[in-house]
Order: sequence, then structure tokens, then C-alpha cells
Amino acid sequence: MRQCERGAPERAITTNGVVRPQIDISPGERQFWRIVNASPDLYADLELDSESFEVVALDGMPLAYHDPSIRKRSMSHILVPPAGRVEAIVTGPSADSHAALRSRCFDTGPDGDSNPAMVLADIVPAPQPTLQSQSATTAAPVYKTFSQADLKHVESSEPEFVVTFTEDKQGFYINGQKFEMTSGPMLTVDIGALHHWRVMNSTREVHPFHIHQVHFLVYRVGENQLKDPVWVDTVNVPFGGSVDLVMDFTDPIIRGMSLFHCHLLKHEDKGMMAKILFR
Ligand SMILES: [Cu+2]
Repeated sequence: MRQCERGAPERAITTNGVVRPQIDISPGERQFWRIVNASPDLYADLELDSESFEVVALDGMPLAYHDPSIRKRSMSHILVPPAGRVEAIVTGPSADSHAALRSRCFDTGPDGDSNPAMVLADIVPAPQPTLQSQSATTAAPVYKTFSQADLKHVESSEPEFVVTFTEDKQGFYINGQKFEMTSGPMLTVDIGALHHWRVMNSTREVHPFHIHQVHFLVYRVGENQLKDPVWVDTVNVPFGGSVDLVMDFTDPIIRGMSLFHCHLLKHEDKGMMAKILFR
């Protein structure tokens, strides 16, 4: 039986600690939402009945930060892995609609845990806007752009490092190694440049790849070059597939012993994690 047909969820995703709360928003009102998937191992494929999310930031990084021409992106649904964050503008639906914030069923693969569809919150029309609109402060936005030529150069180069996820009955591995607290770094990176990394998933379930201190551009999934690549710090790696990333190691504040890992807690705790030394 396919995952999305397995029936009732074993566990529910709560919203701000509550099972299926109400969210007040008046028709046509625009609210700024900051969403974090704080679940240890459930995916949220977020969807708002009849409305789109106007996404302005992913994983704490404004879309415009590396490309000032992109202020927002309209998305009908958005897959948020554990640890993923989304900031979006939401418009209140009409008063006669019965709207909900939902998570779609997400197929985590033949060996993955079930991740069924569920209602996360009911959207309830408020008689008045729940918040007074405020004008934003006018400090100039901060951007850090990379030239298209530099990005293309890195993207078309051979990967400098390949992360391969595997698993068996004894545990979960990165490049054949199970994480130990006493392990040394799997690799050392000198700060100051963009690097091409590839993350490969040789298992039969999805794994969200995450790295500390660093954002990366996801520009290819398998053989598919992405039309709208995004900068994030957590990316879902399809089972039997791969993602290609431009790692941004340019920020001089990146320092010391750090980590990259699968962000499904049960996988990370059973070994799918490695150290990286930044110097
Ligand atoms: Cu995993």
C-alpha cells in the first residue's frame, strides 16, 4: 500500500502546542507568518485552501538577500522538512469559505515512516483585522550578491565533496561512517569561497540534509536543473536521488568544528552525522 493510503496518522503535528487551533484573519487581511517545522521527524507539506503563500524568506534568509530582484515567490504548497523555516505573507480568505492550513501527505519512500495528510489549523474570519498595519522601518536592505558567472563556474565544476547517505539494520551512515562523539572531522574547509557539493541518497527513504553555519544554493535535483534555485540550510534529498549544491563558505564568521547531518532525529542519533572543521 502506498504511504498516502495508510490511513490515520500515528502522531499529529501541533501548531503552537495545540492540536488544530484556530487562526484569526479577516477577509483580505494580509498577515506575516513565520513558520518553523520543529518536529523531530515529520514533514509538513504546507497548503492553505484556496490561497497561496507569498514566500519572502526560507531558512531564515530573505529570497532577496542574494538576488535583490526576487522579493517574494508565490507557492501553492511548500514542503518544510524538520528544521525548515518559512516566512510568508498570507491573505485572509473570503468570509464564506471554510479554510484550513493543512499538511499534504508526503511519501517518504518504501523504507520511510508514514507522513499522512492532516489539518494543522482552521482559518477563522475575524470581524476586524487582528493587527493594526504598521509601516516598516526604512533602513536600507542588506544584500550580498554573487555574480552569475561565479555561480555558473561553481555549478559546472566537478563536486569538491560528495555526501552519500546509506543505512542498514545496524544504523545510518554518511560516506560509510557512523557518527561518534570522539570522531575527528570528516573534512576541513578553508573559508573564503563557494564550493560545489553533491549529496546522494542511496537508501529507500528521504533524508533532509542540513549543515550548521552555512547556507547553500540548491540548483539541481538529480538531472533536473532547477528553474528557480533557492538558498536554504536544509534540503530534502529524494530516495535513490541526489542534489547539487553551491555551498557558501565565504562568510568570515564561519569558524571551528561544526556538523552536517540528516535532520530526521532518529537517523542523526543512529549515526547519520559528521563533523566539518572550518578554518
Ligand atoms: Cu535521514
